[in-house]
Amino acid sequence: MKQTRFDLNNDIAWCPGCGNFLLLQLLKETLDELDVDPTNVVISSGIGQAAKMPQYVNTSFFNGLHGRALPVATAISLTNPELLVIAEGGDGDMYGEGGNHFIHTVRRNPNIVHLVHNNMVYGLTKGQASPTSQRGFKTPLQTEGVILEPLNPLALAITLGAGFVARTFVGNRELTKEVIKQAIAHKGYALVDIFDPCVSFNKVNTFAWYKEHSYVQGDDWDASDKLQSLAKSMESDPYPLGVLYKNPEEQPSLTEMHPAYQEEDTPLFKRKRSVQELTALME
Ligand SMILES: Cc1ncc(C[n+]2csc(CCOP(=O)(O)OP(=O)(O)O)c2C)c(N)n1
Ligand code: SF4
Ligand SMILES: [Mg+2]
Repeated sequence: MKQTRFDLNNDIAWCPGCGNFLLLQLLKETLDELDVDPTNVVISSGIGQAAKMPQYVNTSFFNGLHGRALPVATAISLTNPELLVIAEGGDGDMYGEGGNHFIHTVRRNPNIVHLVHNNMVYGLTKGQASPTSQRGFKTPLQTEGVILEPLNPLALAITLGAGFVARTFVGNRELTKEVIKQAIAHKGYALVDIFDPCVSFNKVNTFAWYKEHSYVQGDDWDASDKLQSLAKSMESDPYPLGVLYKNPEEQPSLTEMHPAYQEEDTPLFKRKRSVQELTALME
Protein backbone atom coordinates (compact mmCIF):
# COMPACT_ATOMS: atom_id res chain seq x y z
CA MET A 1 0.00 0.00 0.00
CA LYS A 2 1.24 3.47 -0.90
CA GLN A 3 2.71 5.33 2.11
CA THR A 4 1.50 8.88 2.73
CA ARG A 5 2.15 11.69 5.20
CA PHE A 6 -1.38 11.08 6.47
CA ASP A 7 -0.76 7.51 7.70
CA LEU A 8 -1.25 6.58 11.36
CA ASN A 9 -0.22 3.34 12.91
CA ASN A 10 -3.25 2.69 15.11
CA ASP A 11 -5.62 -0.30 15.10
CA ILE A 12 -8.59 0.00 12.77
CA ALA A 13 -11.95 -1.26 14.04
CA TRP A 14 -13.64 -2.17 10.74
CA CYS A 15 -14.59 -5.60 9.37
CA PRO A 16 -12.14 -7.15 6.91
CA GLY A 17 -13.25 -6.21 3.38
CA CYS A 18 -15.20 -3.10 4.42
CA GLY A 19 -15.24 -0.41 1.69
CA ASN A 20 -14.13 2.14 4.28
CA PHE A 21 -10.55 0.81 4.07
CA LEU A 22 -10.42 1.79 0.40
CA LEU A 23 -11.85 5.23 1.01
CA LEU A 24 -9.44 5.84 3.88
CA GLN A 25 -6.49 5.00 1.63
CA LEU A 26 -7.85 7.08 -1.25
CA LEU A 27 -8.44 10.13 0.94
CA LYS A 28 -4.90 9.92 2.35
CA GLU A 29 -3.39 9.53 -1.13
CA THR A 30 -5.48 12.44 -2.45
CA LEU A 31 -4.37 14.79 0.33
CA ASP A 32 -0.78 13.66 -0.15
CA GLU A 33 -0.87 14.23 -3.90
CA LEU A 34 -2.28 17.72 -3.34
CA ASP A 35 0.69 18.37 -1.06
CA VAL A 36 -1.62 19.53 1.70
CA ASP A 37 0.03 20.20 5.05
CA PRO A 38 -1.45 17.69 7.58
CA THR A 39 -1.51 20.42 10.22
CA ASN A 40 -3.77 22.47 7.96
CA VAL A 41 -6.52 19.84 7.69
CA VAL A 42 -9.39 19.25 10.12
CA ILE A 43 -11.88 16.41 9.73
CA SER A 44 -15.18 16.61 11.56
CA SER A 45 -17.32 13.50 12.01
CA GLY A 46 -20.21 12.13 14.06
CA ILE A 47 -21.06 8.53 14.94
CA GLY A 48 -20.98 5.36 12.82
CA GLN A 49 -18.46 3.09 11.15
CA ALA A 50 -17.74 5.75 8.52
CA ALA A 51 -17.47 8.42 11.19
CA LYS A 52 -14.55 6.59 12.82
CA MET A 53 -12.38 7.42 9.84
CA PRO A 54 -10.72 10.64 11.08
CA GLN A 55 -9.24 8.61 13.94
CA TYR A 56 -7.11 6.83 11.32
CA VAL A 57 -5.82 9.92 9.49
CA ASN A 58 -2.85 12.02 10.56
CA THR A 59 -4.72 15.33 10.74
CA SER A 60 -6.63 17.22 13.41
CA PHE A 61 -10.14 15.94 13.93
CA PHE A 62 -13.31 16.37 15.94
CA ASN A 63 -15.40 13.25 16.53
CA GLY A 64 -18.66 14.44 18.05
CA LEU A 65 -22.35 13.66 18.33
CA HIS A 66 -24.35 11.60 15.84
CA GLY A 67 -25.40 13.76 12.88
CA ARG A 68 -23.56 16.85 14.09
CA ALA A 69 -20.41 16.82 11.92
CA LEU A 70 -21.64 19.58 9.61
CA PRO A 71 -22.33 22.40 12.11
CA VAL A 72 -18.99 21.65 13.77
CA ALA A 73 -17.23 21.78 10.40
CA THR A 74 -19.02 25.03 9.59
CA ALA A 75 -17.86 26.61 12.85
CA ILE A 76 -14.27 25.44 12.35
CA SER A 77 -14.19 26.86 8.84
CA LEU A 78 -15.65 30.20 9.99
CA THR A 79 -13.22 30.44 12.88
CA ASN A 80 -10.16 29.70 10.76
CA PRO A 81 -10.89 30.09 7.03
CA GLU A 82 -7.34 29.04 6.13
CA LEU A 83 -7.98 25.41 7.09
CA LEU A 84 -9.07 22.64 4.75
CA VAL A 85 -12.21 21.43 6.54
CA ILE A 86 -13.74 18.05 5.72
CA ALA A 87 -17.02 16.80 7.21
CA GLU A 88 -17.19 13.05 6.88
CA GLY A 89 -19.53 10.22 7.88
CA GLY A 90 -22.14 7.70 6.81
CA ASP A 91 -25.49 7.89 5.05
CA GLY A 92 -27.37 7.52 8.35
CA ASP A 93 -25.24 10.06 10.18
CA MET A 94 -25.39 12.69 7.42
CA TYR A 95 -28.80 12.23 5.81
CA GLY A 96 -30.80 10.73 8.71
CA GLU A 97 -29.78 11.91 12.18
CA GLY A 98 -27.97 14.86 10.56
CA GLY A 99 -30.56 15.52 7.86
CA ASN A 100 -31.59 18.89 9.24
CA HIS A 101 -27.95 20.01 9.35
CA PHE A 102 -27.43 18.72 5.81
CA ILE A 103 -30.25 20.95 4.52
CA HIS A 104 -29.13 24.11 6.27
CA THR A 105 -25.42 23.59 5.69
CA VAL A 106 -26.04 23.50 1.95
CA ARG A 107 -27.99 26.77 2.25
CA ARG A 108 -25.21 28.41 4.27
CA ASN A 109 -22.48 27.48 1.78
CA PRO A 110 -19.52 27.17 4.18
CA ASN A 111 -16.19 26.38 2.60
CA ILE A 112 -16.16 22.67 3.46
CA VAL A 113 -15.90 19.33 1.70
CA HIS A 114 -18.68 16.91 2.64
CA LEU A 115 -17.76 13.23 2.15
CA VAL A 116 -20.55 10.71 2.73
CA HIS A 117 -19.83 6.98 2.77
CA ASN A 118 -23.08 5.70 1.33
CA ASN A 119 -23.45 1.99 2.11
CA MET A 120 -27.27 2.21 2.16
CA VAL A 121 -27.42 0.83 5.71
CA TYR A 122 -26.71 1.57 9.37
CA GLY A 123 -23.51 -0.47 9.66
CA LEU A 124 -22.43 0.30 13.21
CA THR A 125 -25.75 -0.66 14.77
CA LYS A 126 -25.84 -3.92 12.80
CA GLY A 127 -27.90 -3.44 9.72
CA GLN A 128 -31.05 -1.33 10.14
CA ALA A 129 -32.32 0.67 7.16
CA SER A 130 -30.87 4.11 6.53
CA PRO A 131 -32.42 6.97 4.51
CA THR A 132 -30.67 5.68 1.38
CA SER A 133 -31.67 2.02 1.81
CA GLN A 134 -33.49 0.76 -1.23
CA ARG A 135 -37.13 -0.13 -1.28
CA GLY A 136 -37.65 -3.79 -0.39
CA PHE A 137 -34.30 -4.08 1.48
CA LYS A 138 -34.87 -6.53 4.35
CA THR A 139 -33.22 -5.91 7.70
CA PRO A 140 -33.63 -7.30 11.24
CA LEU A 141 -35.93 -4.32 11.89
CA GLN A 142 -37.59 -3.88 8.49
CA THR A 143 -38.33 -7.60 8.29
CA GLU A 144 -40.80 -7.26 5.40
CA GLY A 145 -38.48 -4.91 3.54
CA VAL A 146 -38.14 -1.12 3.46
CA ILE A 147 -41.42 0.45 2.35
CA LEU A 148 -40.13 3.96 1.56
CA GLU A 149 -38.40 5.41 -1.47
CA PRO A 150 -34.74 6.23 -0.70
CA LEU A 151 -33.68 9.83 -0.12
CA ASN A 152 -31.84 11.36 -3.07
CA PRO A 153 -29.09 13.49 -1.50
CA LEU A 154 -27.74 14.75 -4.81
CA ALA A 155 -31.06 16.08 -6.08
CA LEU A 156 -31.75 17.57 -2.65
CA ALA A 157 -28.38 19.34 -2.57
CA ILE A 158 -28.83 20.73 -6.08
CA THR A 159 -32.29 22.11 -5.32
CA LEU A 160 -31.01 23.69 -2.09
CA GLY A 161 -28.35 25.59 -4.03
CA ALA A 162 -25.18 23.52 -3.60
CA GLY A 163 -22.47 24.65 -6.00
CA PHE A 164 -20.71 21.29 -6.30
CA VAL A 165 -22.46 17.91 -6.27
CA ALA A 166 -20.76 14.62 -7.12
CA ARG A 167 -21.05 10.90 -6.65
CA THR A 168 -18.37 8.25 -6.87
CA PHE A 169 -17.74 4.59 -6.00
CA VAL A 170 -14.77 3.46 -3.89
CA GLY A 171 -14.12 0.64 -6.37
CA ASN A 172 -13.18 3.32 -8.92
CA ARG A 173 -9.94 4.60 -7.39
CA GLU A 174 -9.03 7.20 -10.00
CA LEU A 175 -12.50 8.72 -10.20
CA THR A 176 -12.80 8.93 -6.41
CA LYS A 177 -9.49 10.74 -6.06
CA GLU A 178 -10.24 13.09 -8.95
CA VAL A 179 -13.69 13.97 -7.60
CA ILE A 180 -12.32 14.62 -4.08
CA LYS A 181 -9.59 16.84 -5.59
CA GLN A 182 -12.20 18.88 -7.45
CA ALA A 183 -14.35 19.13 -4.31
CA ILE A 184 -11.35 20.46 -2.36
CA ALA A 185 -10.64 23.01 -5.11
CA HIS A 186 -14.25 24.22 -5.08
CA LYS A 187 -14.91 27.36 -3.05
CA GLY A 188 -17.97 26.80 -0.82
CA TYR A 189 -19.88 23.67 0.12
CA ALA A 190 -19.07 20.55 -1.94
CA LEU A 191 -20.97 17.27 -1.61
CA VAL A 192 -19.37 13.95 -2.56
CA ASP A 193 -21.68 10.97 -2.04
CA ILE A 194 -19.55 7.82 -2.16
CA PHE A 195 -20.88 4.33 -2.85
CA ASP A 196 -18.95 2.34 -0.26
CA PRO A 197 -20.16 -1.23 0.53
CA CYS A 198 -20.80 -2.61 4.01
CA VAL A 199 -19.80 -6.26 3.56
CA SER A 200 -21.32 -7.42 6.87
CA PHE A 201 -24.83 -5.93 6.93
CA ASN A 202 -25.73 -5.16 3.36
CA LYS A 203 -25.57 -8.33 1.30
CA VAL A 204 -27.61 -6.75 -1.53
CA ASN A 205 -25.64 -3.59 -2.37
CA THR A 206 -22.24 -5.27 -2.62
CA PHE A 207 -19.05 -4.23 -4.48
CA ALA A 208 -20.33 -6.13 -7.52
CA TRP A 209 -23.78 -4.52 -7.24
CA TYR A 210 -22.41 -0.97 -7.11
CA LYS A 211 -20.15 -1.69 -10.05
CA GLU A 212 -22.92 -3.21 -12.10
CA HIS A 213 -25.51 -0.55 -11.24
CA SER A 214 -23.44 2.59 -11.89
CA TYR A 215 -21.56 4.17 -14.80
CA VAL A 216 -19.05 6.98 -15.11
CA GLN A 217 -20.49 10.08 -16.70
CA GLY A 218 -18.39 10.83 -19.81
CA ASP A 219 -15.97 13.75 -20.18
CA ASP A 220 -18.43 15.45 -22.51
CA TRP A 221 -20.92 15.93 -19.64
CA ASP A 222 -21.82 19.61 -19.16
CA ALA A 223 -22.08 19.93 -15.36
CA SER A 224 -22.95 23.64 -15.49
CA ASP A 225 -26.62 23.36 -16.47
CA LYS A 226 -28.56 23.13 -13.22
CA LEU A 227 -31.80 21.67 -14.55
CA GLN A 228 -29.98 19.15 -16.69
CA SER A 229 -27.84 18.21 -13.66
CA LEU A 230 -30.94 17.86 -11.52
CA ALA A 231 -32.43 15.45 -14.03
CA LYS A 232 -29.12 13.56 -14.15
CA SER A 233 -28.98 13.34 -10.35
CA MET A 234 -32.43 11.73 -10.38
CA GLU A 235 -31.30 8.88 -12.62
CA SER A 236 -31.05 5.58 -10.82
CA ASP A 237 -30.02 2.11 -11.80
CA PRO A 238 -27.66 2.70 -13.41
CA TYR A 239 -26.52 5.59 -11.19
CA PRO A 240 -24.32 8.22 -12.87
CA LEU A 241 -20.91 8.81 -11.26
CA GLY A 242 -18.71 11.91 -11.47
CA VAL A 243 -19.21 15.64 -10.90
CA LEU A 244 -22.88 15.92 -11.78
CA TYR A 245 -23.27 19.63 -11.01
CA LYS A 246 -20.84 22.50 -10.71
CA ASN A 247 -22.17 26.03 -10.63
CA PRO A 248 -20.15 27.99 -13.22
CA GLU A 249 -20.72 31.16 -11.21
CA GLU A 250 -18.84 31.28 -7.93
CA GLN A 251 -21.26 31.89 -5.07
CA PRO A 252 -20.14 33.81 -1.95
CA SER A 253 -19.17 31.44 0.84
CA LEU A 254 -20.53 31.76 4.38
CA THR A 255 -17.24 33.32 5.49
CA GLU A 256 -17.50 35.98 2.80
CA MET A 257 -21.12 36.75 3.66
CA HIS A 258 -20.75 36.65 7.45
CA PRO A 259 -20.95 40.01 9.30
CA ALA A 260 -17.86 39.09 11.33
CA TYR A 261 -15.76 39.26 8.17
CA GLN A 262 -17.25 42.37 6.60
CA GLU A 263 -14.95 44.87 8.24
CA GLU A 264 -11.85 42.83 8.91
CA ASP A 265 -10.44 39.59 7.60
CA THR A 266 -8.41 38.53 10.65
CA PRO A 267 -9.54 34.95 11.37
CA LEU A 268 -11.89 34.84 14.35
CA PHE A 269 -9.53 32.66 16.36
CA LYS A 270 -6.84 35.36 16.21
CA ARG A 271 -9.04 38.20 17.38
CA LYS A 272 -8.78 39.52 20.90
CA ARG A 273 -11.76 38.93 23.16
CA SER A 274 -13.10 41.86 25.12
CA VAL A 275 -14.21 40.68 28.56
CA GLN A 276 -16.35 43.80 28.89
CA GLU A 277 -18.19 43.08 25.62
CA LEU A 278 -18.78 39.46 26.60
CA THR A 279 -20.01 40.46 30.04
CA ALA A 280 -22.37 43.02 28.51
CA LEU A 281 -23.75 40.38 26.13
CA MET A 282 -24.33 37.93 28.96
CA GLU A 283 -26.04 40.54 31.06
C1 LIG B 1 -28.91 10.26 18.60
C2 LIG B 1 -28.49 8.86 18.27
N1 LIG B 1 -29.33 8.04 17.63
C3 LIG B 1 -28.95 6.79 17.31
C4 LIG B 1 -27.71 6.35 17.63
C5 LIG B 1 -27.31 4.95 17.28
N2 LIG B 1 -26.49 4.92 16.07
C6 LIG B 1 -25.15 4.96 16.14
S1 LIG B 1 -24.42 4.86 14.62
C7 LIG B 1 -25.94 4.77 13.87
C8 LIG B 1 -26.10 4.64 12.39
C9 LIG B 1 -24.85 4.80 11.62
O1 LIG B 1 -25.13 4.62 10.27
P1 LIG B 1 -24.29 5.36 9.18
O2 LIG B 1 -24.19 6.79 9.50
O3 LIG B 1 -24.87 5.01 7.86
O4 LIG B 1 -22.82 4.78 9.37
P2 LIG B 1 -22.20 3.36 9.04
O5 LIG B 1 -22.05 2.68 10.34
O6 LIG B 1 -23.13 2.66 8.10
O7 LIG B 1 -20.90 3.72 8.40
C10 LIG B 1 -26.98 4.82 14.79
C11 LIG B 1 -28.42 4.75 14.44
C12 LIG B 1 -26.84 7.21 18.30
N3 LIG B 1 -25.57 6.87 18.60
N4 LIG B 1 -27.24 8.46 18.61
S1 SF4 C 1 -20.29 -3.31 9.77
FE1 SF4 C 1 -20.21 -2.75 7.60
S2 SF4 C 1 -19.64 -0.56 7.57
FE2 SF4 C 1 -19.12 -1.39 9.59
S3 SF4 C 1 -16.97 -1.99 9.45
FE3 SF4 C 1 -18.23 -3.81 9.04
S4 SF4 C 1 -18.42 -3.84 6.80
FE4 SF4 C 1 -17.76 -1.77 7.36
MG1 LIG D 1 -24.19 3.64 6.50
